[in-house]
Amino acid sequence: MMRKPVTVAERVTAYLGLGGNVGDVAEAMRSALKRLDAHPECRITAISRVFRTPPWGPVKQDWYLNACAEIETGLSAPDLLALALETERALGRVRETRWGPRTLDIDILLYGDAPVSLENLTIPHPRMTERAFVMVPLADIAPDIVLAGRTVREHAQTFRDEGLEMTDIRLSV
Ligand code: A4P
Ligand code: MG
Repeated sequence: MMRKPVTVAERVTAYLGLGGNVGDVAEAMRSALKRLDAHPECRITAISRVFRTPPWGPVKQDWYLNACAEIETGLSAPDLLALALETERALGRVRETRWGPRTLDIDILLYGDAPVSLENLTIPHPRMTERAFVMVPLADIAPDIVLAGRTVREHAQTFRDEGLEMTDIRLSV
């Protein structure tokens, strides 16, 4: 497949976490990745496998599907967040409670090497290293990145017994 070049001079590699547990989540993930890749300043460069993951947090809810994607972008971190939120909305995101069920949540996990600390945007995504549903898919596409003194691969290995299930769902753009 011919890939369109990202034309901007300053390109950053960022990582996104995708998760949802309402409706056809795999299809929502596919549409989201297509939309992001269609943006002139974004290119999806890697996609993890999709995992079925037990719900994390205080809210009792269905299992999730989770995946991670690598994106090369000329957008600033706030503009990438705006695009992610717009994409969630375009897919008809439903979310009533914090940590509650949702069609598709798109989190910015990492944006280049630099931390971002704005009122509405914190990168690296807070608590990501504590979450099997982030570290395990991220290890598929970025195993050697070091977070909190350990590689993503090492973080993922600590979650071996958390009950995540690999699926044969294929995502592509
Ligand atoms: N925001 C700040 N930093 C970021 C960032 N790095 N990326 C702000 C994205 N957004 C960021 O986010 C609310 C606001 O956070 C955004 O508008 C942005 O300004 P949200 O995604 O609407 O809120 P939320 O998802 O309800 O809260 P939060 O804390 O992000 O929850 P999580 O961590 O996303 O948890 N269990 C499994 N197995 N799999 C899951 O994917 N997800 C959740 C939600 C709970 N349990 C889960 C899963
Ligand atoms: Mg979120």
